[in-house]
Amino acid sequence: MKSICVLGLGYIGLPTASLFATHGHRVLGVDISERVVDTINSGEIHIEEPGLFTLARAAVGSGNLRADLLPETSDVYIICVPTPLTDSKACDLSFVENAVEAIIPLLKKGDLVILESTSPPGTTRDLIAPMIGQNGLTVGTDIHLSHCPERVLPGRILKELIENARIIGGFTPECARVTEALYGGIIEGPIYLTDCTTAELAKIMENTYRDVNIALANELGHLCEDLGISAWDVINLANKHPRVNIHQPGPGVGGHCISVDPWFLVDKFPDLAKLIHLSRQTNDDQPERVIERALSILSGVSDRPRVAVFGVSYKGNVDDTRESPALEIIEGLKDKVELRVYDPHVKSGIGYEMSSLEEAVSDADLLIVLADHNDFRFLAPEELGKHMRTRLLFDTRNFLDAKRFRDAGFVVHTLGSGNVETETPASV
Ligand code: SAJ
Repeated sequence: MKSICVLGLGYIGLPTASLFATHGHRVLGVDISERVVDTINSGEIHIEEPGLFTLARAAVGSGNLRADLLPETSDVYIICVPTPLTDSKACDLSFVENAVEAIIPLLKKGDLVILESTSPPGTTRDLIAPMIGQNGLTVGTDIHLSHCPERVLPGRILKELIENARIIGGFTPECARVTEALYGGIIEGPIYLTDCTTAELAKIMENTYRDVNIALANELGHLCEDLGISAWDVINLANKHPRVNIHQPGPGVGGHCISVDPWFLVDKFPDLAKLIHLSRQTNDDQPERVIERALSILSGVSDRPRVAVFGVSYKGNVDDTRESPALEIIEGLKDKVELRVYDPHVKSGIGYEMSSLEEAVSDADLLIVLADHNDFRFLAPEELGKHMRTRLLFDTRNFLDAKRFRDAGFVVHTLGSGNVETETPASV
């Protein structure tokens, strides 16, 4: 049993703290927000994530997890604070630096410090180790230091936290082994040991790989819209090849990971990370394309068209709106059309008033679907159509049943497809 201090109680810190606590460790969760600390101590949680409420409540109920505003002396310190982008698209490491500074006075020989936050390659070795070293303790012998990047998918965090393979990058091989001994107690997936800079770059490249491939899919969508065919059909067919996995076009890339991490490389290697930079720009341009297409679909409909936006989170079935392309799309449309916004997972907090489903579709001319929430699959097109003034649908995820909407009298437009009315052949 160890005493563990987890700094940052967000999407990664809270599940991690809860998991260690339910595995018998005494965990103190630290957050700068009093609201977060109070919420957790009262057995509630402040984020939506399947299974997390039950796990966190069990952890707090067992007496092994409590939250506070300041860290306390512990055996292990796990840093799970945000590493957002600065205005100039560099990595803002100030939260990491603040966390390290907060624990430095508490450190004693034999302690283990782990950075989980996604950070530019070199952060653990060249920033954190020297900071700790200033305290007279030698990193590698007195203090063990590692980078252990989180790799979990929002919406599946608990399952992936336990089952995913984990990379542990040690400041020294011994640091990696000490960290492995700790995480081996809560993780069922394989653990791979390496050095801290390799671990940092491996983590960023996972998300960069995805960003570049989404950019490729988005570019394919542009070609297909021009050709008057469907990128979704092209992808379906091309992906029958055993070594091809084209990703999916969409309204843009959101979330705090994929739309952020590649910039860390662009910032650090402006002359080398060219493909990465272009992909970022391609994906960042998608919201503007959605706005333009929506306005062109609406041309001639009415002087003051009414639009219902469905889904503002950055992807389906989560309540997270960080970097969501929907925010930019709403911003771009709100002065040009009458806009109503509905999301079953997001009730407020986007700087735009949310509507109920009924309010959103009432007298609308166009329904734009931006997030692929499962709830939307159960929409009854006939019922929606009755409330709308004009039956237009723009599906930016190609996930609604277009045939059902067409049968209910809708004209269906799909992002990545220049083909408005044609059915996808059954064989594809
Ligand atoms: N998206 C597309 N097309 C696709 C796939 C995704 O447009 O084919 C969009 C989504 O709609 C969303 C964004 O990209 O807006 C990112 O969503 P995502 O589900 O791909 O990824 P995240 O950001 O939720 O989580 C990622 C994961 N990384 C990888 O899959 C390589 C997760 O495992 C990481 O732990 C997480 O980033 C993180 O914290 O870094």
